[in-house]
Amino acid sequence: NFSTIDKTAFAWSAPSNIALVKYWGKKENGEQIPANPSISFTLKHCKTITSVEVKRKEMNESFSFDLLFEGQPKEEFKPKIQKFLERIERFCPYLKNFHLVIDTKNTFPHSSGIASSASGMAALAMNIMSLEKALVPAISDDYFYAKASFLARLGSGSACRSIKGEVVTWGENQSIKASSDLFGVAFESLHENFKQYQDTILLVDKGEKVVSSTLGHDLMHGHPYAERRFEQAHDNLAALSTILKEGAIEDFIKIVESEALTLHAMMMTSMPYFILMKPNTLEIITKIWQFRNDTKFPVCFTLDAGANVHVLYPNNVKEKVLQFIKDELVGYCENGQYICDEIGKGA
Ligand code: 2P0
Repeated sequence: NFSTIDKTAFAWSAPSNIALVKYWGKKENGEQIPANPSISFTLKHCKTITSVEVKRKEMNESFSFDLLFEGQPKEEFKPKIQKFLERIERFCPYLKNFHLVIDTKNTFPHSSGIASSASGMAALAMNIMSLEKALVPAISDDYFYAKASFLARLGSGSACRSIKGEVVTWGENQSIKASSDLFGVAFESLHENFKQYQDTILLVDKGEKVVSSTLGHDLMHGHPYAERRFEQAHDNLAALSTILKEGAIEDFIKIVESEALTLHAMMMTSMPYFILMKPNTLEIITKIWQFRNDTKFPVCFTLDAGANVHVLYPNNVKEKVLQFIKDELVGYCENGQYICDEIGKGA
């Protein structure tokens, strides 16, 4: 029951997210199915904001779209969007009826080493679902958000965790009811201790990564420790889901830091092997351990696929931890830059 639309426009923002149990490795079918389940904190301030104007055109065999970054044409991003549209075509057959003008910008600085693929693909997927909703007004909210996450996954795996919920799981796991390989599921019953949890992102290296995440995932095929790692991720997710419900921050820290180091250990033991951490990454980790030992404040770190360090801590120690960051860690950041973020709710 399609309604007729000639011309309309939408806009969405979607946040970045930081994995606690890391997605690293895909199943071999080319459908963006994770080899292991993951869980992440949704961020609040690091976002992509994307507007899409749609205008009906003659239905033909090709997609047509313009891509703007901060209002200016950005040709080099087009192939990634073209590939995304091709991947989702069979789920969104209406797309070829429209010319799209996609205009996108990020709230975080260019080449900060903060990946924009999760927030970017999530924001674009939300816009596409707004078009679908305009064409098929009867679709439910649940369907809207689940399909947005499904589409975002096809753009970039971790993007499916940037749609809805403060904490989101992706990938089938026995401990999480309704978990799915196909889309992210909001984690219910987050303990009070993790509400407003803080993530201060220390920008250690803003340069281009030596190995992309997509290639890194591929290197898990035939990796000597892959199977054991995938099992471990299942176990860590099961344990962490209890911890997030019950509020045990000490146990949270053990799993989260171990996951970050394991992610990088997988990179170092790939063939070809690679290292994304920098000397300053290790300096910061050492300082965080010292500070935690001295103060007993529940501060920990996690890492993404890069050199930046995410410092995670509860809101009630924010002032003291920020002071520590300013006094002891800023010197290890490129140009002294860091970003204060915290748990957010999604797109
Ligand atoms: C994650 N990362 O769980 C892990 C941990 C980076 C480190 O997912 O190929 O950009 O687009 O599915 O999602 C980064 O990989 O890769 C990532 P694709 P993606 O957040």
